[in-house]
Amino acid sequence: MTVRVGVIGVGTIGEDHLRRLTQVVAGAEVVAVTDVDLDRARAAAAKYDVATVHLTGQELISDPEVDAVAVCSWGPTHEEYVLASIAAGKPVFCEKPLAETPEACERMIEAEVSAGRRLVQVGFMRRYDRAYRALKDVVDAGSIGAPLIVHCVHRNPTVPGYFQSESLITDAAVHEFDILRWLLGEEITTTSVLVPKRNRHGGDLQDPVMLILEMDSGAIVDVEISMNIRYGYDIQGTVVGEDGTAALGDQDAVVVRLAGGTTSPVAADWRERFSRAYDVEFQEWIDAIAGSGVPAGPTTWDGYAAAVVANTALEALRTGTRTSVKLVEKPALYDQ
Ligand code: NAD
Ligand code: ISE
Repeated sequence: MTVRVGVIGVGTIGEDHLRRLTQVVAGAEVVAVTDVDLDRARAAAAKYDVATVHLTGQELISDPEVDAVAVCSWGPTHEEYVLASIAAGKPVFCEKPLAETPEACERMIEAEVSAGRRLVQVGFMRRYDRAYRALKDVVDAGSIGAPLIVHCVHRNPTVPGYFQSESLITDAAVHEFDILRWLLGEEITTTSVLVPKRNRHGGDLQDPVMLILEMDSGAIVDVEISMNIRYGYDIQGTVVGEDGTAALGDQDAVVVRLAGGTTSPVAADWRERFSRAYDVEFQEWIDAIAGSGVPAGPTTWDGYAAAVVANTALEALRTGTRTSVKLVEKPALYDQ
């Protein structure tokens, strides 16, 4: 079975996912695209040979030719499109963050619970990354003992123009919030945010920030978010256990020793670092839809939990205090 996909938003990541769905992923066909910038949508449709350009996202979602929807537009637009997809009974992949507020995520949970089945998958692609999967295998095997401390580094060379100080938490650190819950299999319970001296490349932006997170088990996590570090895009993670440590390796890195020095490459951006993770993410999404019809990846609940942690960390940033994460009761739908 070929899954006929409609893509909403063909900006930086939307066009990359459009390419992926048309040229890399098996079993998918992109039959429609839209973007609030219609010229961009028309150009993307021409480039990737997509039959239909819709004037709006709502029109695309109700198109009977569209079996499943990929939402790749800006964060504040996600809620409207995810709710419409659930109402239409269509599986929907939504880029992170699922929504800007926990309340918006709760409305999606309510809609899905009323529909009685899971339709939403959130674009937390790190769960599909080879190095993160290998790290989780080590943690789950128990050989390093119980995790006590996790060190995370999330560095970007430059920052998108629309970024504000809050975005370091809601747009960047939201990946750590999800991957830590997945990696350790437990919830984040408190957040604190430290505000170091600012990077001179960041202007008024509070960049970097350091987050301290406490996990349900008592493990403690530190997360560095840097958005203007220039040298490259660098994601690091080390789990310190009772008997040993496990760290993400550099993927495909060749180390060159030459002329009195040692060099190994650093990715230019997230597209390069996670390119294969995005491929696997979409292949598994399409396979699940074509198979059981139920997406197997990060759920609406996962998007909600990450949004609550982000909101809690924003409060910690504003108040300078350690703040507690409060989740609503998890519906049984998300235990399946
Ligand atoms: P972008 O600005 O490059 O592209 C966004 C596109 O959405 C633009 O073409 C814009 O015209 C379009 N758009 C805006 N409002 C719309 C609407 N109401 N309906 C239809 N189209 C609309 O942004 P981007 O970097 O591609 O980010 C898009 C989303 O993807 C964001 O949620 C972002 O957080 C997420 N993202 C995820 C990753 C990841 O690693 N998973 C990486 C980058 C971006
Ligand atoms: C971007 O939106 C992403 O999602 C990237 O994965 C992340 O590393 C980057 O910091 C964000 O701006």
